[in-house]
Amino acid sequence: MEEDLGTLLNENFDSAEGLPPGWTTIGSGSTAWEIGIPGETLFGPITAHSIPHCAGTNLSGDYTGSQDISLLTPAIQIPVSGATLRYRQWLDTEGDGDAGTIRVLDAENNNRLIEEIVGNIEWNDTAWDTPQPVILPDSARGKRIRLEFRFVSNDSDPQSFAGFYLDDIVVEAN
Ligand SMILES: [Ca+2]
Ligand SMILES: [Ca+2]
Ligand SMILES: [Ca+2]
Repeated sequence: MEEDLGTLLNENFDSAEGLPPGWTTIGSGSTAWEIGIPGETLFGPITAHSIPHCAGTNLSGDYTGSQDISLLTPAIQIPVSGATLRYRQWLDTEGDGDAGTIRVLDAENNNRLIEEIVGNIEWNDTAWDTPQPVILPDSARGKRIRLEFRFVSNDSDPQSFAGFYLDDIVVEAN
């Protein structure tokens, strides 16, 4: 797909199963960020937003307790004019503090945290949602950054919650 010059990242996860080139994950345990076809949960997505693939915390299963896992984009050079993040999400969380956050990391400085840009991401969706576009903070201007999609669950095992699902992540220059 041809991208206009203002598109800094455009990831629909549909080219192949598994992480696209340059994407990484942090954390290991009984829940993991996975890329592929979602399903087999009571309240999670049964299809990706753009088919066939999306990202999810255990794509075909519920998440477990005491998890801290992150999905990181490749390094993105943010122009001095800044940039805006758009994405689709499907949430199914327990509502007891299990939640996602989106953070900006400094790709030139060992992925050190620059700023958290979206916090307390928890809900129970019944369809793919389009969150408000997020204008990246001024502190990201002119920097090489990664975006971190983090999911943390507390120590009580949920009964049947699908977790945090993402698709069609786009970063465009302002
Ligand atoms: Ca997709
Ligand atoms: Ca919980
Ligand atoms: Ca899941």
